[in-house]
Amino acid sequence: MFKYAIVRKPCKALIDGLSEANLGKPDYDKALLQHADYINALNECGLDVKILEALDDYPDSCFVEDVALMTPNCAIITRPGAPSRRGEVEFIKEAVFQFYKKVEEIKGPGLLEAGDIMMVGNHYYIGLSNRTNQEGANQLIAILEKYGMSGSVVEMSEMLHLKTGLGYLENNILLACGEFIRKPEFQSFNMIKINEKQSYSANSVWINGTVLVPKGFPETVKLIKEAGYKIREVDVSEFRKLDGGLSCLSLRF
Ligand code: CIR
Repeated sequence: MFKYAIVRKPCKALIDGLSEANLGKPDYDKALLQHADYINALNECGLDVKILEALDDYPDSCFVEDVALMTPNCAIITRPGAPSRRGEVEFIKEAVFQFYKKVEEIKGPGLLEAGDIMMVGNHYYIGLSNRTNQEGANQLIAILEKYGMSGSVVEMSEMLHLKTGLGYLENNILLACGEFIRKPEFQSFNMIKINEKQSYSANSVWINGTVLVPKGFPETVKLIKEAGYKIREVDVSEFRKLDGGLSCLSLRF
């Protein structure tokens, strides 16, 4: 069960955020409304949400998931692979220290964005993407082992982040699309396969028994409902334009 979430309000520079989606620029006012509803959804799942102020110098700073990993035993400040995002870590530290006594950091030349990390119980899968390198993964695995947890790397080539195409719904149930469907390391999960057209909805998020699903993916909603979960749809169309999804917008712990 999760108790808390940390989010950061989108800044005006959001419209200049990194993007390969080719869906146009986000509408800032709409993004603010969607962000507010996202916070409502977190509250509905029983989370106490800490809302950080917008950071105008960092267009992508509302995607807080990438700058820290919150485990039950310690928090880890990451070192984003995207140069324009590296400075965001300095601004998440204060909030992280409010919740954790044990805080570790990924150091150069390690690169790691926590959108590349998927927690399954005590184990953390780490995607080797354009944002996360082997050195970053090695450092993270050493930190996890120090605190009684474990990690392993996942090779990937098609997606921005590991969780762009994977979502763990607990109870051994895994949402997967694209290259992840065939990976040997995921074959022991009960896999809910998401087709290419619905691939954005693979980034759905389990929170205390409810699954947040991006609005507009009825087939995925049906599959997740059939697996026995309650659904809360959230419209994140403006964040999708920047390759961001439901998981990226919060740290949950
Ligand atoms: C970026 O490219 O870094 C942002 N525009 C999107 C980050 C999405 N974060 C995530 O998947 N964890």
